[in-house]
Amino acid sequence: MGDPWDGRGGGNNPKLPIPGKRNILITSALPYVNNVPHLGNIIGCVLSADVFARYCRLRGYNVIYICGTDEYGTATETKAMEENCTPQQICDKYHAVHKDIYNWFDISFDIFGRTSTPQQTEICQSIFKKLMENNWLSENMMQQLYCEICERFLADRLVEGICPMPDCNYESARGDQCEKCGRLLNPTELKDPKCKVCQTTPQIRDTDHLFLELPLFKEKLEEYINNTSVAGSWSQNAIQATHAWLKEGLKPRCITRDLKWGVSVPHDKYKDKVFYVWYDAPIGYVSITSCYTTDWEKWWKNPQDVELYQFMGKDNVPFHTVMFPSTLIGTGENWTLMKNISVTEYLNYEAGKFSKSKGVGVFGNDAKDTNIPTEVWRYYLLTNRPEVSDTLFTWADLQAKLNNELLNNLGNFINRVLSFIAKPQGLGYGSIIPDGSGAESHWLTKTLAERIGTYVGQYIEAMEKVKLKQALRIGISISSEGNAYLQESQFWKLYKEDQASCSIVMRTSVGLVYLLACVLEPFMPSFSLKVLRQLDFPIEKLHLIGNENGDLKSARKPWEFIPAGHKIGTPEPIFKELKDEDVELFRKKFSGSQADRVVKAEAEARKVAEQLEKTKI
Ligand code: B3M
Ligand code: ZN
Repeated sequence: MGDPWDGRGGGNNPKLPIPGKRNILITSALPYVNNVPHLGNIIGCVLSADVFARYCRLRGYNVIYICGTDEYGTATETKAMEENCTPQQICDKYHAVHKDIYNWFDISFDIFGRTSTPQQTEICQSIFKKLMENNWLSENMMQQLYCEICERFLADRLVEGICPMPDCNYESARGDQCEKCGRLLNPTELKDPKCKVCQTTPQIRDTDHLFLELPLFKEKLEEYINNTSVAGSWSQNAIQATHAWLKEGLKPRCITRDLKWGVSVPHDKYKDKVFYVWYDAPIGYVSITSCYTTDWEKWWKNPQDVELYQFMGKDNVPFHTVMFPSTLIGTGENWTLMKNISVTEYLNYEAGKFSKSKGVGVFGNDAKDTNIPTEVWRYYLLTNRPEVSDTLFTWADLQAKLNNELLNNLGNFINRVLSFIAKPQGLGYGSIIPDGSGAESHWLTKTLAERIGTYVGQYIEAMEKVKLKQALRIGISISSEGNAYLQESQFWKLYKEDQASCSIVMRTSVGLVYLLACVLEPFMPSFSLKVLRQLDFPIEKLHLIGNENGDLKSARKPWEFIPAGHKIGTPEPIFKELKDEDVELFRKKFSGSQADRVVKAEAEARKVAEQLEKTKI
């Protein structure tokens, strides 16, 4: 049985908006191609967006989920220098690494594309020409840092120095943004700047550039932000980051760079320059969609019929709430602007930060090597999703959540129900779902059904507002209810003393097992597949939790989910205990004492890229 809700439909059969339906366009921030994502990156963007996309598919909404690697700019050029190859080679190699990792995490993209495509060039340039025509761009001489040793203008990220903000003074602020206070910077503002490659102090040189005149957008932007942040119930951190930007005053933003690896600027005077990566990156959402379907404008220029949901980490917010909307508004065309933005803070690792170079923390490719299954990783990351403040990854916490919540609560409930049904006649039901009629008048069952109905209502409400952590908690509560119900019913006694009631309890419980597979599918699709296989029952649209409009009155009751007489598959425990000694081992392995893991990961990455190369026709 394959993953029934995996993103599909591209190629010859792409999904397009259907008038009168809820059409949902989902994006997650395009990860920089030049590195291997860590767990914090994964929960912040692709995993969160995936949960929402899967939920939308379960509800029968018409949804596409778009993502891909962000490939242009300095970061790639630098990495290419380090690895002694071309930027294109870096992109090919790491694009494959990203793809592989997200695949392992069961991320159901409708397309996972990339920004270094002809489509990207075409759309970036055509948007640029419209901005030009509409007079939203200005020219200005800029002072930029030039490194005489490296013989080039230093891209913003290639300069490091002290943050100029008096209330911050962070000593390793990057030229484009201070990671500590989050403010956007110009590299020349840094105190004591240094070239990141050779550590010399760069000189200031003049160079002409093009600027997007953000101040001219003030009114239009404020109107958009004020309306949408309410209508789309933006998270508090998104509103805050946006207002902080507006409060500092909108300044013209430079959209060109003195680099080679990027989309070239279609303008005689600037033809040797490329677009700034933050100008072109969000356009990547559009160009990747255009690789998915030539009818991409039906998604992107259709604000009446399409709702755009975007997922990202907090440092990306102003680019999505200020820069990108301004770029689109400036074309004078009718673009689909973002309605809902879902922002995460940072996930930290044990006592500090993830660090690739120091080998600290679990990176996407490491997760697989732990032999802890995908559903457990997804569950743990999602229960720990940094929604309002930073959260911490710890092995002890992962162990506790796996052993207590997944194994003892969820897994135990499912296994108790299914293995009892699977017992031979005389001890159980010989794998056949019993009749269970009369459930509506069985007091314990009726009360349970009412409570479950309430939970399902709350689950939908939370999901609609993208409160993923809350929805997950509600899902798990359904399993706790199931356990309590089994316990109170004393089904093992009923089996001998009151067969009819025992049948009601078992038929209802197996319904709950099915309900759990459904409501938890967005969070743990591989778990749901296992359950469905054991039930030998297919997943269907969630009309069991109300119709497409969320009308719960039409919802079926738990005992109605699986028909009497249905024969289940073979029950098997779904979760495995994580032992103390394993935890100790992992803690050591990922503490930074084994930096050779990084080398190994990169060798693996090369292998993947080579294989991919071979399979290309
Ligand atoms: N690549 C930053 C990041 O990976 C940037 C996001 C682009 S979203 C259009 O965090
Ligand atoms: Zn700062």
